Amino acid sequence: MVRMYYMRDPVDDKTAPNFADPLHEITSDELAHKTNVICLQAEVNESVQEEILNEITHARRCNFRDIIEISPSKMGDQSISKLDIFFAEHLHNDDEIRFIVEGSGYFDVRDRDDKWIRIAVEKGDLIVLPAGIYHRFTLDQKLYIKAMRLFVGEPVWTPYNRDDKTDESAARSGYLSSWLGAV
Ligand code: KMT
Ligand code: NI
Repeated sequence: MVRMYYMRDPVDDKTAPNFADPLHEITSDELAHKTNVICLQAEVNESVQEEILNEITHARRCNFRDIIEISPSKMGDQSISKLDIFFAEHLHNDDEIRFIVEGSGYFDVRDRDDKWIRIAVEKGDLIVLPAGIYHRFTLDQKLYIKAMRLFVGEPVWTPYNRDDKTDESAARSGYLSSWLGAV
């Protein structure tokens, strides 16, 4: 089960669950409606996992895959600055497609009203953040994730931290116009 909920803002410890008070959980349909983010439930059966990956690879024409492992114990001194970079609110010019191979973590995304929704991903989950959505990532208190990154074309992972320029970027307007027509 992927747990998704509105979160406390601002947060003290980013790796804590940070549920809003009162608790406000949402379903994956609501998430898709509010943000255009696709998140598929955990699938632990390896052959089904492979099928899901093949499907997304074909549907999105991904031709690149690699593995990213994030944990303070494996990354040493680098991990703190890496984690800070991931947790700074940013967008990308391309879709961020991740399949969780091991471990868990939190993707936080902004909804239409600019409120943070936290998506707790774990082994077997697939998440697709559309280009231009403001988001951030953190490990949870288990401090470990191993994820497959999928990409279309020559991979570019550049995060653009939120500012006036990103508000006016092509990726941002593309994302906002994908909401037109949906209420
Ligand atoms: C990003 O750009 O936000 C990320 O790649 C997050 C880490 S993937 C588990
Ligand atoms: Ni990102």
